Amino acid sequence: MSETLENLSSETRQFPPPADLAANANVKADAYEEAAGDRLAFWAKQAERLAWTKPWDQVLDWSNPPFAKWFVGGELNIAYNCVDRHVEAGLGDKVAIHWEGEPGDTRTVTYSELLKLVSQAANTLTELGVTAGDRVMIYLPMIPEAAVAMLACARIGATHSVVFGGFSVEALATRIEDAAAKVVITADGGYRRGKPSALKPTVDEAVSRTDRIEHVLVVRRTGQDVAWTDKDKWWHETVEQASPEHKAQPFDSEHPLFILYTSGTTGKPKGILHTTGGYLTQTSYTHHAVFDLKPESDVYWCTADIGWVTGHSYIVYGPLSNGATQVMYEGTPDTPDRGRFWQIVDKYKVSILYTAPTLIRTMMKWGDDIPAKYDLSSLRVLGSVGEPINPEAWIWYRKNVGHERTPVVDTWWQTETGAIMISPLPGVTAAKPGSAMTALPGISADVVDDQAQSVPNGGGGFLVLREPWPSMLRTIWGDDQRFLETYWSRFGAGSSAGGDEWIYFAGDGAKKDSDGALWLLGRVDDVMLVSGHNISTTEVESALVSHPSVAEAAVVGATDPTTGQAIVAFTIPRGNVDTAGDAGEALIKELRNHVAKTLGPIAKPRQIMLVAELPKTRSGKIMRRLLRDVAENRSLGDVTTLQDSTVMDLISSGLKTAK
Ligand code: 6R9
Repeated sequence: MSETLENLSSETRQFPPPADLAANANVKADAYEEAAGDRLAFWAKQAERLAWTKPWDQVLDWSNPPFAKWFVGGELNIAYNCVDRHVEAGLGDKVAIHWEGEPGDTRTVTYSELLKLVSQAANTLTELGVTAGDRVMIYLPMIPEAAVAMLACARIGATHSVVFGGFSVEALATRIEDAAAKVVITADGGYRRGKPSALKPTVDEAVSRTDRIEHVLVVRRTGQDVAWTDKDKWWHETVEQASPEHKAQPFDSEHPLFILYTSGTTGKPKGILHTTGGYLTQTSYTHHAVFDLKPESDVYWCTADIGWVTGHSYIVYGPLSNGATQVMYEGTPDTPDRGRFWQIVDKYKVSILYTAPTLIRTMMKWGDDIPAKYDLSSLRVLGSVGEPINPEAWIWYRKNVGHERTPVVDTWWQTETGAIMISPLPGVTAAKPGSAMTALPGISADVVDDQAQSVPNGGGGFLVLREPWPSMLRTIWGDDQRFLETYWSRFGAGSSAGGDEWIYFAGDGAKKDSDGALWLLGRVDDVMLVSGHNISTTEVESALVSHPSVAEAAVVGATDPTTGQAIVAFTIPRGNVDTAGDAGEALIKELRNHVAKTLGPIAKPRQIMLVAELPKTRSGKIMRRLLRDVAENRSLGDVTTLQDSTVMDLISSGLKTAK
C-alpha cells in the first residue's frame, strides 16, 4: 500500500444515547478529559477497582520498550478477583453463569458454586504436579468447565492456552509443542448442530505426537465412547472429588496469565502472551465502561467461543471480575431452529448482548420475521466485535434486535491488545453506523500514512497505537524478535526510519471521517490496488450489503492485466431473493452498478459471484485469502483454521457450474 487509503464512502446518520442511559451511565464524558490529563493516574484509578494483596510501586515501566511492565511490584490473584471476593461480599448466591446446552439442558452456577469448582480444580491440578509457570492446554466445548479450568490455572499461577474445540490434531499438537504444555483439559465431546461432536480422539492423537503431556483431564459432557490411556483422568473422578478448600496465592502483576495463538495470515501461529495485573485492569474497566454493566440488574451475554480472545476477556475475566450474571451457550445459532439466540435472550431476559458482525449478517439473511417472534425488550446495550460492521448490518441490528432504542457499540480490538481499545461509550457517544468512533479513555489510537504522519480528518491509512496500554501483549511466546518485527518495526523507534516514539502497528487499515471518528477498513494485507488506487475491502463490502438484496459480501483483489488488481466480490443474497437464471444475471449487473454509484466507478467490481456461504474462521472472520485463491484459480492455501471445511468445495463447485 502506498501513502494513503482511498476514502470512498460517507455516512451521515448518527444516534445519540437514550437520555436515561446517558444520565445513569457508569462512565461519562469527563473520563476522556481525566485520562487525557494524566493517563497513568487514570489507569492506576482503574486498577484500584481490583483487589491487590500488595500495591504497585510504579504504574508503568517503559524503560525497555516495547517490553512493557504495568503495576510494577504489585501482587494479586486473578481468580480471587473474579470469584472469591464476590462471595466474601455476600454475593455467593448470585448467579454467575446461566448455562444453556445445545440440546436444551441447563445449569445454573452461582458465585459460591463457581468458587467450589475453581478451588477443586486448582487442588486437582496441583495434585497432578502443575505449579506456577507451567503451561496447561484447554480444549473444551462451551461448558462451565471451560471457565472453571481457566480460572483454576490462573488461581495457581499456571499459564493457560485455550485452543478452539474442533481445531485439528495438527493445530493442537503444534500449540502443545510451542507452549511446552504439561497437561491438557478436554472433554469427551460437545454438542454442535444437534449432534455430539467428539473432541477426545483429536487430543489422543495430538498427545501421541509429542512427549510433553503428562496428564489429560477429561470432562464427561456427551457420554460418547472414548479410548482411554494411562495419562487420562475423568474430571468427575478427580476435580469433583477434590477438596473445595483452596487458598489463592498472590502473583506478581507481570506473571504470565495466558498464551493465545493467533493464526495470522501466513506462517506459524503466534503465541500471544498476556500477563496478570494490567490485563485484568483493562478487561474489567472496559467491560464496565463499554457495556455500562450494572451487576445488580443486568444479564449479560457474549456469544463468543472461549477459544477466541473475546471469550477470554468478555466471558471469563471482564464479566466475572465485575461480578456479572451472564449467559453461556454451548451450541450453534440455528439449532434446533434459527430463533435459538432470540429464544435465549427472551428466556433469560438478557439486557446486554455482545456478538459478531458475521452473526448479525446471518440473521439478516434469515429474515426480520425471526427476531420479531420473540420478546427482546430486555435488551438495552448491543455490542459488535471481530470485523468491521457494515452500516446496514448495524442499522439492522439496532432496528430488529434493539427496537430502534438501544445503543450499538462497535468495539475494535485484537488478541494482541487484550481488551477493547476503540469503541463508543453507550451513555456518551452519538454513534455512527459502521464506525468504532473513538479510542477509549486512556488509549491513544491514530491513523497514519506510510511516513508515520497522522492523516488529517477525511484521510485514510494505517491504524496505530501511540502509547502502551495495560492489557497489551507482552511478547510472542518464545520469540521476542518476531514480536518486534511484527508490531514495532513498521513505524517509529523500532523501524528503519527511527524516532523517539514506539508506535504499535495493528495491521488494519482505517480512516478518519470529517469529524475525526475512526472507521476500520479491514486488514492491510487485504487492501486492493486498482489502477493505482488503494481500495479497502470493507468499503466495497459495505456498499454491497447496503443493497436490499444482499446479506453478506466478501471482496478480494485478483490480478488483472489492465488494472493491476481487479475487484472480485462473493455475495450472499438475502433469503427471499430470486437468483435463478436470468434473475441472477440481472442482480449481478444491478449490484455492480450499485457499487459504482455508491463509491464511484473505481470501486465497481469486475466480477460478482452469488454464493451460499463464505469461508470463515471459528471466530467468524471471513478468510479472504482463500477467496483470492479461488479468484485467481490457484489451489487453496492453509485451511486448518476454517470453521467448516466443506464451504470451499461448495464455493468452487458452485462457480464451476455457473461457468
Ligand atoms: C477481538 C478480535 C483482530 C482483528 C483486528 C481487525 C478485526 C476486530 C473489529 C475489527 C473492525 C471491529 N476486528 N474487531 N475490525 N471493527 N470492531 O477480533 O481479536 O481475533 O485477534 O482479531 O479483527 O482486523 O485486527 P482477533
